[in-house]
Amino acid sequence: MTRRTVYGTCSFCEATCGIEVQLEGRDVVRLRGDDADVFSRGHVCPKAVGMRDLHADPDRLRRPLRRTARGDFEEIGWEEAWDFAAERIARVREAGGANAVALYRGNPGIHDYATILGANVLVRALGTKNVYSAGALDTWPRWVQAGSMYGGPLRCPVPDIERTDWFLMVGANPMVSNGSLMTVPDFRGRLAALQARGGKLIVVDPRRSETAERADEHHFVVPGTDAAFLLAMLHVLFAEGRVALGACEGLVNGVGEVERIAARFAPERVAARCGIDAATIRRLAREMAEAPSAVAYGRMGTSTQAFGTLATWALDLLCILTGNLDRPGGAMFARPAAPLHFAFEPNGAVQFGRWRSRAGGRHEIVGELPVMALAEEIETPGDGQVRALVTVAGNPVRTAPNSARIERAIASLDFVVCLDWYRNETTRHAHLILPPPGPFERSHYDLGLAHFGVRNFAKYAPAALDPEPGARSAWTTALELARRWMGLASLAAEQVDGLVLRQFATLALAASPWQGDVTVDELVHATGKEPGPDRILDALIRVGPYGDACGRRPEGLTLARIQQHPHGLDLGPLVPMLPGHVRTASGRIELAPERIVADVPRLEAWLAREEAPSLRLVNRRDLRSMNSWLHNLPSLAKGRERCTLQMHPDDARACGLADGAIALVRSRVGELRAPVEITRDVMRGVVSLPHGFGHDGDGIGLAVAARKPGANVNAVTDDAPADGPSGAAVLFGGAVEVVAAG
Ligand SMILES: Nc1nc2c(c(=O)[nH]1)N[C@H]1C(S)=C(S)[C@@H](COP(=O)(O)OP(=O)(O)OC[C@H]3O[C@@H](n4cnc5c(=O)[nH]c(N)nc54)[C@H](O)[C@@H]3O)O[C@H]1N2
Ligand SMILES: Nc1nc2c(c(=O)[nH]1)N[C@H]1C(S)=C(S)[C@@H](COP(=O)(O)OP(=O)(O)OC[C@H]3O[C@@H](n4cnc5c(=O)[nH]c(N)nc54)[C@H](O)[C@@H]3O)O[C@H]1N2
Ligand code: SF4
Ligand SMILES: [Mo]
Repeated sequence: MTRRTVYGTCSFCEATCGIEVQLEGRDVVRLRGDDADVFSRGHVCPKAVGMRDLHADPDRLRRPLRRTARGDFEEIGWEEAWDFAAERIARVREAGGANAVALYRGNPGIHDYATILGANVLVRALGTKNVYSAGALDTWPRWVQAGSMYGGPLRCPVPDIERTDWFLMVGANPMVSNGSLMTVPDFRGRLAALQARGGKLIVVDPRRSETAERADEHHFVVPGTDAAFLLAMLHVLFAEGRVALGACEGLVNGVGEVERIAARFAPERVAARCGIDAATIRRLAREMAEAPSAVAYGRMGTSTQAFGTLATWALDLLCILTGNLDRPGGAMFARPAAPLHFAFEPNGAVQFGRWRSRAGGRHEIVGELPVMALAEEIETPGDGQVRALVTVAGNPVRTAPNSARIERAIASLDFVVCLDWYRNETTRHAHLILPPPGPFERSHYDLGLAHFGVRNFAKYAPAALDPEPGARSAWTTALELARRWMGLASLAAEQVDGLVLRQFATLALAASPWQGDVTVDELVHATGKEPGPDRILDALIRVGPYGDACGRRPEGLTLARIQQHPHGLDLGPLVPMLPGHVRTASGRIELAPERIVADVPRLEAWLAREEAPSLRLVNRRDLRSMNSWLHNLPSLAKGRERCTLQMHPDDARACGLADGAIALVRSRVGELRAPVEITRDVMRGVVSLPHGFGHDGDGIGLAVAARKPGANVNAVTDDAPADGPSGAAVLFGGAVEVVAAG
């Protein structure tokens, strides 16, 4: 059989690595990094071969599945499936109104542009306030901080790793995660280059992570105390007269207020609580101020913890007050070819807390409620009680805190439809599962992740294979559902496609400098006649920062021009973007937004309080896994047990646990069992367990994963505590009791 080679992008994580795929017929015979990819330059991690396994996985769903009266699933046709979803959702809405239907969007949706756009259409079609996503388990503190300071959630700066001299990394592990809100293929190589040119990486983490191992310095920190540690660094900058705004001079509000807050966080006051001594805090602040260029960056460890927004805020303040925002080697803003800012800033700067959830009174963030509110909304009777759920590429029964509660709630619903390619812990409760086509049967464009690139880039990869006979694209499924849910079933799918295109074009144009010049008609016309998400992409690109503006800038970009570069288009290193990038009401960067500084007293009260001694649980990630869902792929699942409870030897001794023994971990909400791995890589008082495992239970169609199910960390993660300004979950740092399992 003839072999052909195609180029694409791995869609598993945020690093967007280019891949070279050799095919014989429909078989993937070889998969490796694409050496010619302008951004990843041949790099891939071990997960990339999982794309091949996913393509071939017999457990991956290929047809709609409907639950039968007996409780198992049967394959049905697509028209029948869409009509079934229409009828059942209509029934729930008739009885309970629009808010009786909830929608949850999961993480992999971000890695597929058709799913980003399609989910957006579904949200609008449902018109419900009960929209949820993985955001409250991940990025919300960053959205609130960047939104409050710069005016939009996607306006968050990324480390200019290619040029920085000094990199402070707090609560992130890109050696394993491959970077997050920092799209950086080959972090390892870029770190090596940084160190080779004399630069320095400092990692602050309660665990000596794979990244900490490669760092020039690592400091253990007590979980949840990062905001205090970082405010103490700010304290030193002010106290020693080292504040220098650099490029931000004249562009900021609130320096005085930050100074007053930082004054209360002397290093000597917080050191013992953080576990980092005052002299180290002072030295780090001085080093950062004196470095030719420097950046402070954090991720999950400074986000999904007790003071996520304050910690995230303090990291950016360090960059700004040392003159490192928007300058090469500091924290810079990416400039994507197809910007999505309009989605969050329809009327100027983003606003938070515009409404609250019915049952728990939790506030809205970027149009969503925190997923911890979902169980409350299902459990609490009354007007607007949630009775149906739509999931799009998500597995909340494993990824949201207090799994038992959310699972019980979801299992009680009148109708659940899941857009997903597996029958897993969540989708086993579905009445209908609608799978997307396989990973090589769809085109790819990094619509979301280009907002966080450490370089500016654009890459479009066409589908390597036609969809299997009988498959439907994610876009088709979204439009067919939306058409019915909007009551537009009488319109042809193509007409609905055209309406959706016009809506996106209108929004994108309104947010672009070409507003008032290019018209919506002109923009829609320029994108051609072929229905589908590519026309929307083309519209966004044409009025984006590099766009051709429908011919007004003839050398500018269109989707077709990007398509001419199968290995991607390098749009260069990050460039200064201020002052134009800031969209706050004042037009300045708000250093002391009310929503954020209002949380400082909570931090101070917490620091002043004696904490009851307890083990604190943090989570980690594994290189061969992606949240809850790559465990069914043989080449990734093989090898040693990865789901172990890491414990410091002193703690293990105190709990009477030997290496390899089975520990029982208990919290307010539940318990789990996991094998103990004794290591000095976690600090005393902290235990670490991976997130995303726990693939046992009836009705799960994951044959490979079931052989090594692992423990579900969210069985013990409490859903009660939340970050103040964002309302995000506190996934890390919760108190647990660890004993030998009987
Ligand atoms: N305790 C604890 N909990 C956590 C975390 C933690 O560190 N600790 N991490 C949190 C974070 S950062 C995140 S992002 C969330 C993730 O939380 P979720 O997004 O809820 O979960 P995933 O495991 O990413 O689930 C992915 C689901 O999408 C399906 N899927 C994969 N690709 C596609 C696709 O292309 N199309 C469709 N339709 N479906 C697809 C998979 O089969 C799977 O069912 O978990 C969060 N939960
Ligand atoms: N291989 C792999 N890659 C992934 C994923 C995956 O599941 N597997 N998931 C993807 C997703 S959705 C995301 S969001 C990213 C996450 O990307 P990262 O944030 O880089 O990865 P994590 O492993 O969650 O790193 C969080 C670190 O914070 C530490 N930590 C915990 N609590 C605290 C604290 O209170 N303070 C401090 N300073 N540190 C703390 C943990 O020990 C851990 O090392 O990774 C992405 N990439
Ligand atoms: S780092 Fe690994 S999982 Fe992430 S995009 Fe690259 S190959 Fe895929
Ligand atoms: Mo995430």
